[in-house]
Amino acid sequence: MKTGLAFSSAYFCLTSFAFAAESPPSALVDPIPQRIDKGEIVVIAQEFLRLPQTLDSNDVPLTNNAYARLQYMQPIPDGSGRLVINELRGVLYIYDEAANTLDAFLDIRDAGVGFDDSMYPNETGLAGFAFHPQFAQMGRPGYGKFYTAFSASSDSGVANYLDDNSDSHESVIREWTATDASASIFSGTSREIFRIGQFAQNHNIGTLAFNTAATSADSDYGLLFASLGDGGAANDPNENGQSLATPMSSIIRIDPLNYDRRTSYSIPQDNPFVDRVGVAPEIWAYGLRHPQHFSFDADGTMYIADIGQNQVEEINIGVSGANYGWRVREGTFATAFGIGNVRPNSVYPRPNDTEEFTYPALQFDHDEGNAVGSVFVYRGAGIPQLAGKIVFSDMVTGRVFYAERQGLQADKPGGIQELRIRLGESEVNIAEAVGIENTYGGGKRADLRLGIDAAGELYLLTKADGWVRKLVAE
Ligand SMILES: [Ca+2]
Ligand SMILES: [Ca+2]
Ligand SMILES: [Ca+2]
Ligand SMILES: [Ca+2]
Repeated sequence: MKTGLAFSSAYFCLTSFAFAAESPPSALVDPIPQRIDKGEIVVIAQEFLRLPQTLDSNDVPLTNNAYARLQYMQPIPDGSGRLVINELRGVLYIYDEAANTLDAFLDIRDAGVGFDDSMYPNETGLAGFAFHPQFAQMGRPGYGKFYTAFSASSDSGVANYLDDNSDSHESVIREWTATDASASIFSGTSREIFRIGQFAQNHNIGTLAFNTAATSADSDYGLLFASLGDGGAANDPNENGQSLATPMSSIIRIDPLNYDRRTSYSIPQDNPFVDRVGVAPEIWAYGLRHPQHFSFDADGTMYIADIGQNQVEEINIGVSGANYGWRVREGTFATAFGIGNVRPNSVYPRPNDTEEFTYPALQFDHDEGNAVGSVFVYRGAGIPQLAGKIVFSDMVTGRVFYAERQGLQADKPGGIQELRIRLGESEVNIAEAVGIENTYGGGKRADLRLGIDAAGELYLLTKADGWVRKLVAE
């Protein structure tokens, strides 16, 4: 078990101090003066499903006492409508709405895979999952296969990267092969396919995903994407953001099914850096700080929610080979590191670029929210006003935002509005209504993520009360 100092994700307040000498450039107090107002769209958050209560593995509670640490919800790509939900504490659930059954499909706490979620402050655990597009296609190589991302104790395996720099734990991707893809309780085999050392407790592996828009004719088909943070602490102390040597601070893209005896996955030949010496060829895009969540739109465009440190939260359009700028850029601004290590560590107007960075298409600053939590393009039919809009959330304040997807462009951040959410009769703020004590900074914390179903409808997932709530039209 590892415990230690708390490093917050997004609203870590550094003690500011200034180096004497010449006067430093002025930090931006309010980098984005434009306020985010409530828009006209009103939705009702309807109780849909409550997960069973679970307990943290620590003997002594390290953070808040969440009812269930549910993180993501996505449909199995088999047309059944069955929904999968991961709980950071180690359980993967399947919910069948038609049959109204909730099953603990896989409990990786008991699977003998080195699972360890004991690191403060609960950014570890069963972080993500993805089902192979051929999961239900009997006879195909991907039949019965799904993937989990989780934290494991460092001594439970040898990492592909940074095995000797894993003081906190290691992030693992593991493949599971179910004997029967229609079963509601997993039975089958598994193998580890990827492992990377983590020197700190935070900013670890986040989302796993297949490009759900890819057909067998597309190069993305059957390739597994995963997001990895900068490794943690604060200020990216190992400068992983701008390094291509290890697949930290990046979105990686690997082929989990085609590999030979010496490897456990292979590198797609069209990955952007395969021909560069000294570069981890798994990397698809980099320069990200904590891209905990990303998703694919129906046209195959990837949207990446990158959690900021000092002042700015980002939504980026995923581009193969892109460098999103951390730790020298945050949002469309420069960090202190981006202008010569001045202090205080804040954001500054950016200098003329001598390097090519890809900037966010949407951003908000910390007088609006603290940590961007999830991003989806709404493709459901239930809320016509939201059709085709990009919807994203702040996990701390519980605010849900939306913006036009049409015309979104890197470095031309578009306008953002806040979704009006009703619980019962009243319009509420999710943190106030169903939040939990904020052990980082006082007040209440929503611990909010968004989930999605096969029809493209969106859901609110809140850890404090363990509920999944469906967003429906007023
Ligand atoms: Ca502002
Ligand atoms: Ca190890
Ligand atoms: Ca870490
Ligand atoms: Ca960035």
